[in-house]
Amino acid sequence: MRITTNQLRFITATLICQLLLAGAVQAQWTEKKEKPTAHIALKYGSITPKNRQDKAMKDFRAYGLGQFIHWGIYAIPGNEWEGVSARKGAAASEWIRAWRGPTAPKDWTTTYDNLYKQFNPVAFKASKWASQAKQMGAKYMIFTTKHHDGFALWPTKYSSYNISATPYKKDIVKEVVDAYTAEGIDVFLYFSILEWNNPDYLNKAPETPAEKEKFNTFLTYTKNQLLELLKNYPQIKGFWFDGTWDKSWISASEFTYNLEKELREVHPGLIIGSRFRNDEFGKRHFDSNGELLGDYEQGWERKLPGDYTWLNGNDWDAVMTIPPNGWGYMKDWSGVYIKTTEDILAMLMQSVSMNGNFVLNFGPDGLGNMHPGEDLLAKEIGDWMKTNSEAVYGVRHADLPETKLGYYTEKEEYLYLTVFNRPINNIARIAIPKKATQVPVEAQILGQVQSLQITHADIGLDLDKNTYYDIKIPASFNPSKPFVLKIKREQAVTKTDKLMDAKM
Ligand code: FHN
Repeated sequence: MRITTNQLRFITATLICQLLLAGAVQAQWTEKKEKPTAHIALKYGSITPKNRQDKAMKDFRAYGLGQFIHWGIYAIPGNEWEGVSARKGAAASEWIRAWRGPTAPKDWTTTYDNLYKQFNPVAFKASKWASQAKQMGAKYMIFTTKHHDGFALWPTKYSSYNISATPYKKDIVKEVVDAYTAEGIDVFLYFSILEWNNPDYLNKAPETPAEKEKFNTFLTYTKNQLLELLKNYPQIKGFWFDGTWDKSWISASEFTYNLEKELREVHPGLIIGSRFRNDEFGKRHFDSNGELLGDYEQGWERKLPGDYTWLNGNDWDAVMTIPPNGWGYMKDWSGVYIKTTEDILAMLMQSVSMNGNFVLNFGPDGLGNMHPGEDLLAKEIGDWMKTNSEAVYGVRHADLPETKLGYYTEKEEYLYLTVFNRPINNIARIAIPKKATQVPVEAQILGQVQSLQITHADIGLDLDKNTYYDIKIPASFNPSKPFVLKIKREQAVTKTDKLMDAKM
């Protein structure tokens, strides 16, 4: 069949638009976002003030470390089936229902959609998970109520595909919310909008009257489930929405705008991230005026900002898998990179150094056990946090020249330097702008009692805007993990000599 010139032009234009859109989406997370210069009137733009100052958001800002848990029917296969790995056929372990290609088992989708009949996590104890998260130092957790497969881990009235239809029967969401709340860990509920197996769900924007009626039914179902979750679990602090990228949801900007308002009215103080909805022009995360849609930037998934300025002062969190990808249980961790404790601590400190929270994902197996590798990481992170959490909780970005030794955080008069790259001469040199009013006067290593020697090293580099303070790390101090210098700052009394400018 010959393609006409016009058809070729249309295909080319479509491909170019898709590449440009993909580039625009990429750019949102790989460089500083410039706000649009022209301001336009929006019907469905941002409705929340930037940097809310109510208690819920102040608590969010102070969390530092969180735990994500992806759990559901996908935990039963654990990214494989009858000895065959799904790695080459499914995008991620929790996407295993969508397993296709030569490795996919025969009639796989039907098999998957019947797995709920065997979901009976006899080893599940929410209190054990919550205690582990407490020991790890998590201050909040995000739990999957329903992922893209539509299976609800609570006994929803709006779908029969839920936990009450399984041998386990009990309300897992309630067990998790109650157990974590009892440990003092705030709970956020993950909720996937898209549902692969819902007959009323559409990927594309509804066009025909029949499609519009169907998708409106789906929208009502979605709203009912969200209001049901708020009613059943009033202790929760927020929703972590996902699966909001299809054109169907994007086309429903009036509905989602009104739904966000209703959810916030029903649950004052509710925290909703930027992934929930878009404005009437389809702009997601940030509306057409560059304003954040929601209370915090929710796009840092398996990525971290390269610089503090990329955040434009917005609140944010980063969610991270332990394997390269794969949020649901993966039985086999061999053959892929598994993040080390040091990797995770570096990502944690990079996040909090830029006013973000870092959320580590766990994917329990079909019986309710964490992966042994997750247990080990939780223990090692917790051991580190026991000594160093003062540099993580309730801290803010320190506006100082970048250090190559690790990450700065600050809290009141204290500056924290979490050292990942120990200097060969055991001198931690801190650059302080000459115009600064607060300078280092005392220092110690968290977990150690010894005061460290501080020397003002006014090096006298020509045209240098900074002066320097050298903190001596004892040669006898040889930890196996990163360590934190806690540095007290006071009103500057040391004078910086004014030298003749170099003549060139
Ligand atoms: O498609 C989901 C994926 O399965 C996982 O839930 C992550 C983490 O929230 N979010 C989407 C991928 O970006």
